[in-house]
Amino acid sequence: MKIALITGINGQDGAYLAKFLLEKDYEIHGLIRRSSIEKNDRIEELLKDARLQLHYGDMTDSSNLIRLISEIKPDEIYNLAAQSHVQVSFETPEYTANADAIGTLRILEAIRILALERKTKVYQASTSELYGKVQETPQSETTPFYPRSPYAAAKLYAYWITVNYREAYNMYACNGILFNHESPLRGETFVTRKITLAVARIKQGMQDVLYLGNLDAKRDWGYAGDYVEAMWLMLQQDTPEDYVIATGKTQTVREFIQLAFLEVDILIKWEGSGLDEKGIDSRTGKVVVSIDPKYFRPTEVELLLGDPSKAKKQLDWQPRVNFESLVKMMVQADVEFVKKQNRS
Ligand code: NDP
Ligand code: GDR
Repeated sequence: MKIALITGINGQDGAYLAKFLLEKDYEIHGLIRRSSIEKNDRIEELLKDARLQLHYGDMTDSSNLIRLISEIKPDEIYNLAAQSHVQVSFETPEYTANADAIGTLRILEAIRILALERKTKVYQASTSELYGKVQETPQSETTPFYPRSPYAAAKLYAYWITVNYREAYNMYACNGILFNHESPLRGETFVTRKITLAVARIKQGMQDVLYLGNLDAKRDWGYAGDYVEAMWLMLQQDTPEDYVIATGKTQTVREFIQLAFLEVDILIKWEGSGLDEKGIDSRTGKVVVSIDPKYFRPTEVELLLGDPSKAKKQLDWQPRVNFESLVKMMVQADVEFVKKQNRS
């Protein structure tokens, strides 16, 4: 039985990955932070399985990470834990660097201190945010990086320290450069989930208006359930390498909104432009989408479009869920979620 350690196990990707690895009969250890309220909703069902154990820890606590890795001696570490919200990283840049950049170093260094370089493989959750300001499209493993946020700058350090430990100490360590991936388990303040939750609430008459920032941003959106398989595949190869994981298609935030409302039979008409832009329910004439400048970022990533051909060729990986199915899945899940909340 292989042993995996997943940091960030109660996040969106951690939940999908834990489920995926249990299906592959792994023993799983998950790192969680102590919090004043329990936050294990996403993995509640999985916790009934005795092959999954949780441990308290934190990416900012080296001695804790060294002790856990020394006790668990994992075959594979999936380093998913991070302060993962780009806008929040402008508010908490120092903490974001500590958890996302130095946190990754702490994991790699723990492996070295414990002389586990030959045993433990590492997956590092790198990101399309590394590309930042557009240099070329589609973005591939050879596209230059230009980070545009404290989050992306921290992840840039994590990317390169992973490459460095692979080259310096011959460790099996890979960067998955994952483009945006979403699901019904997505955190509620990321734009896709914020939209699908609002669509469900507006449909139920529980919310009037959805306030957003930049509607022109373009993202290559895929499904989290597909992407965790790519993480695992990266650690099953003969040699460790870095891979772009994406759909190869891009859409604006506005297109996501339009499609999400259509799922509940609301056709949006757009009026105005810039800060005065509004999305109007064409049947009732009510404003349902409006701009709030507080959601604009000091520096924005305007366009992400990934080229997943290396992953397709070498990992035999490709996305199964397309944009339309993803939006439908998320809206339907939130319609159910909101109805359930209404009943309780
Ligand atoms: P989430 O925000 O849903 O989950 C992040 C996880 O990290 C949570 O379990 C969180 O725990 C944990 N965490 C945060 N800070 C710490 C800390 N200091 N110590 C220990 N745990 C911590 O992110 P996703 O699941 O969406 O993403 C997983 C990883 O992939 C992240 O590193 C993210 O940056 C990266 N990524 C995500 C992409 C996406 O589109 N989803 C794309 C590319 C990369 P808690 O619940 O306690 O906050
Ligand atoms: P992103 O995701 O920054 O790409 O990072 P997010 O969903 O936060 O933003 C996507 C785009 O939507 C625009 N936007 C808004 N975003 C949020 N959150 N809230 C709003 O109200 C809003 N209005 C418009 C943003 O400006 C942006 O252009 C995600 C995270 O999961 C990272 O951890 C990961 O590394 C990258 O994806 C790939």
